[in-house]
Amino acid sequence: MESETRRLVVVSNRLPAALSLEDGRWQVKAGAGGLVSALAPALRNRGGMWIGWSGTSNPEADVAGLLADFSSEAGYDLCTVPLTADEVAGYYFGFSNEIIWPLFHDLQTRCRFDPDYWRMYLDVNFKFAEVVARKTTPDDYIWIHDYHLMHQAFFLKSMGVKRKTGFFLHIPFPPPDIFMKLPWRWKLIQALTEFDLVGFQTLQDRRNFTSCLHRLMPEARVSGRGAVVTVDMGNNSLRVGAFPISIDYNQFADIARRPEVADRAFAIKEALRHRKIILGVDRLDYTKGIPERIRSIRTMLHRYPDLKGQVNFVQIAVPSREEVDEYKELRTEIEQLVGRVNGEFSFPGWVPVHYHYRSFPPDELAAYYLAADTALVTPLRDGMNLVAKEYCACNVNEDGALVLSEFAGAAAQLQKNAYLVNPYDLEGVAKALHRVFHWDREERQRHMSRLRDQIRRNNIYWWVDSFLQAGIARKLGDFPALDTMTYERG
Ligand code: ADQ
Repeated sequence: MESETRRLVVVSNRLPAALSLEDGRWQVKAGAGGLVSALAPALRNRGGMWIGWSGTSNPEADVAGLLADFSSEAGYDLCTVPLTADEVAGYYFGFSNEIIWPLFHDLQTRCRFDPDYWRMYLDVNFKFAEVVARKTTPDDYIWIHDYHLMHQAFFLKSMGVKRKTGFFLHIPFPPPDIFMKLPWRWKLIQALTEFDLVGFQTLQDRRNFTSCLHRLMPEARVSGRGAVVTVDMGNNSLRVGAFPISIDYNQFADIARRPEVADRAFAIKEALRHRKIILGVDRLDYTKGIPERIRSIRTMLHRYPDLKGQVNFVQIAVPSREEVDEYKELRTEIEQLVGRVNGEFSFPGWVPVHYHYRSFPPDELAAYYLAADTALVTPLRDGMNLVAKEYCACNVNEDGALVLSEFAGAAAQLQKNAYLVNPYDLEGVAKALHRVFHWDREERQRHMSRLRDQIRRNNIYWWVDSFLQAGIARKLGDFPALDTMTYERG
């Protein structure tokens, strides 16, 4: 009989805490982004561990001390994998973000297939696997996250270290025509088959993966039905499933119900003179389709002059990968587009586009979600997209509308009650915005209450449970919560 799994160990590129130097003092803050939003509630107070890079290669930072404080407060252990500046350049900025990120989002023309990146990716994966081997026991369940760390099971096995491993890919998995462009395609897919369980966001991603497997490893046999299937490789087998990630629904809904958040939402509406608000919220990334979205707003104002002076488009973009030239150029492009649309359409008392380039605290973000009449979520390609779900959870009055890209993973779940659009089709998006502008209260409520039901049921805890069930036949509740916190802030 297998030994009982006692501890959940999460491994990801970044720890859920970010270190930064502010006014000469090191600070530790909770990290932003989908992965952290998704996993922190799952590990909290359950005695688990998170292994990852701290985000700094500066030898002067007291990484251990800062993380110890954060860790006690967070309710789980943090263990850092130190990386040098060269390793970060080759493995993170290079292989992960100049090869896998664009390729897996179907944007292969943005890829730079530099063989040095590949070698550094392997070296860093080996380094991570060594830490995992040292810090865990055969009783732990090792849950590895995302495209930076696809070789973890491969290296653990090659070291002779036996661990139960699950891997979840947060971004899409491309179809064979695109995946085959990767020079290291065979080694990469082979490494993925070394995990005991590989999870994807959607059935389409899972299908793409098995199609690539069939092309590259003809001996692979897929059997079973439903969300999780078995792949038999002759000498080993693995499970492969679709597990659409979600949010802590109640947490978002509760924040949106707070009187001070409702007051803030009212103040936002008032500042915009109670015009209808169309909202975009994204990490500033070329996959999110922000320039295309602003062009759609421009098309909307041309095609539907009745909306002039009636709507405001508010785009909130959180800075991301700011050191990278491509992202700097994207930022400039967006700022120019905002300027162009505002220059073309503004009149005294009305500026159509409001653009914020910064991270917002949760209450402020919830207030914007609550104030918005329509969320415009139009990535060119996205693994899931949590913003779409966060917007619905915060729409406690059930009077909003969700316009959603058909290329976001979330579309597979939300297609019946979101208004689906092709983000490249500027006129189609403009038409959708015009349509939902005219939806009456009853129509909005009907769609929004169904969207909210769906997200409430399939929330982050459901996601964690589905993955753990498939991986080790256990649920999150089987990892006992600690009775009391052992740390008190002085
Ligand atoms: P991301 O690409 O980061 O995640 P997404 O799922 O939209 O994309 O999550 C973004 C997160 O950042 C959301 O929680 C949002 O609230 C937050 N955020 C965005 N703008 C913000 C701002 N200005 N201020 C504060 N917070 C902001 C990756 C994949 C996704 C997948 C997730 C989880 O690319 O497809 O959904 O992982 O698997």
